[in-house]
Amino acid sequence: MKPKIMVLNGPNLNLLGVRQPHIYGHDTLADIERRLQARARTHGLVIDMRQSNHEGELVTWIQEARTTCAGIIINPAAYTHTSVAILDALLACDLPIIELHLSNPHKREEFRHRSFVTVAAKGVIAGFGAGGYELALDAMAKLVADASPGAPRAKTGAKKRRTP
Ligand code: CA2
Repeated sequence: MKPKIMVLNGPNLNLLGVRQPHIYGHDTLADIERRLQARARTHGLVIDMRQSNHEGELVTWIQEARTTCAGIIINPAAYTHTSVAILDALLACDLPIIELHLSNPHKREEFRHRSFVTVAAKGVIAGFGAGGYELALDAMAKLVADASPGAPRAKTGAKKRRTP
C-alpha cells in the first residue's frame, strides 16, 4: 500500500483564489489539490487533503493521521499563531510534520511572527504561494523514503540516456 500524507488546511483557506489574491494568489484549494494529487503519484504517495474552519476538527484529523499516515503537511492558517491544541496534537504524532504557509508571515504583521506549531515541525515552507504545497510534498517524499530505506523508490518518469 502506498504511504498516505495528510495535507491539512486551517480556517479561511476555503476562500483561496476568491478573496485577497494579492496576498494568497489566484489558485483555489481545489486547483492546488489537483496538482498535488498528480505530484503525489510521481512520488508513489497518496494524499488526503482537507480544510476546516474549526480547531477541534483539525485536532481530530491530526489524531487520525497519527495512526493512518506517513506524514502531515499542515497550513494551520490563523491557528498557527494561537493554537496550543493543534501543537499538542502534532507533538503526539510520531510522524514527520511540515508546516506550510502561502505567504511569508515574517514579512507581515508582528502577531504573525510567532508560530506555536513550529516546534513540532521538521521544517517550515513559507512565502512561495501555492507552489509551496508541491515543495512541501517533495520534501515530505524524501523524509518518508529516508524513514524506510528498504522500500523501493517511486519511478520519476525520467528516461535513461543512451550512450552514443
Ligand atoms: O500564509 C499563509 O498560508 C497563512 O497561514 C494564511 C493565514 C494567515 O493567518 C497566516 O498568518 C499565514 C490566513 C489564511 C486566510 O486565507 C484566506 C484566503 C483567501 C482570502 C482570505 C483569506
